[in-house]
Amino acid sequence: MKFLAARDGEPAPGTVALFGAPFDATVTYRGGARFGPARIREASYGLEEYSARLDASLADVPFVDVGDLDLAHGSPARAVDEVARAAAGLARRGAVPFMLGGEHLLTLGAVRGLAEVYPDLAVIQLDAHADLREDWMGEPLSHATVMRRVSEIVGAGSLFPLGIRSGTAEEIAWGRAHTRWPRDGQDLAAQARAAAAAAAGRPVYVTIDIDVLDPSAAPGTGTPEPGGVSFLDLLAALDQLRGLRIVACDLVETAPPLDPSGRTEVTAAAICRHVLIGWFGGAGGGAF
Ligand SMILES: [Mn+2]
Repeated sequence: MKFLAARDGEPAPGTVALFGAPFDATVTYRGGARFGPARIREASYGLEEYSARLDASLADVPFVDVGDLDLAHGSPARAVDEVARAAAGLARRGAVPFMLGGEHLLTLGAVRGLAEVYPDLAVIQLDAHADLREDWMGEPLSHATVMRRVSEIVGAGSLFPLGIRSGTAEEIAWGRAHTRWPRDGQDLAAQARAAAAAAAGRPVYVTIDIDVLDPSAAPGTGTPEPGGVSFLDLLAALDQLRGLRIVACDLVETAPPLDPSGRTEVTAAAICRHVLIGWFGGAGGGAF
């Protein structure tokens, strides 16, 4: 099953190429994110192609759905390599890779692949957790270390963490000292606006960890963290990134088996639709 309104055909230059990365082998609390891609696609058919908020339709967005990667479930290093190869391949064709996770570690692969094609890559991260640990019980490759590894590829000064409300004292201090940490007291939209101003003109990778949302909006995720933003607050922040040169993005950590109500996968599908139309649809106005 393809995502709602995906076009047929190969990823051509200028098209968004959605791909699934079903993998959750390094999660430290609750699994299930490997079921994210299939369930988000399924949930997308509960939505309209037309976004009333954006006054534009998914049908006008040039995007294809190239299906899921076949990832080595027990091997994080190989899974990251596979994602890197796939993302770089799509980017070299001029397409915009859009990864549906899967766990957050896979962002490391996608960023690694994109940085081969776009050396000046900036990374904007919307997330509850800093994910800046040096290691997780000695393991360098983990969803808890992913943004630290990403910073080693693009440079910590090219990493913009937004919405972070959880981490160790060391992670937060490191993030404040080395990354483009937001100013205190800004809401998520203001953080995104500042990041967009700083990253303007550069190729940008945007990673959205669904746990940036409050668990009341997205309970189906491996590491829920109370105190997050609402769905509409997240959309307002994502809207601040319109106009950036977004060369790839992802939405990760949706774990449908952890949410019997099904609202997390619907919310994830709605975020996908909003991003596809808002960032890549050439939508003119809309009620932002
Ligand atoms: Mn994360």
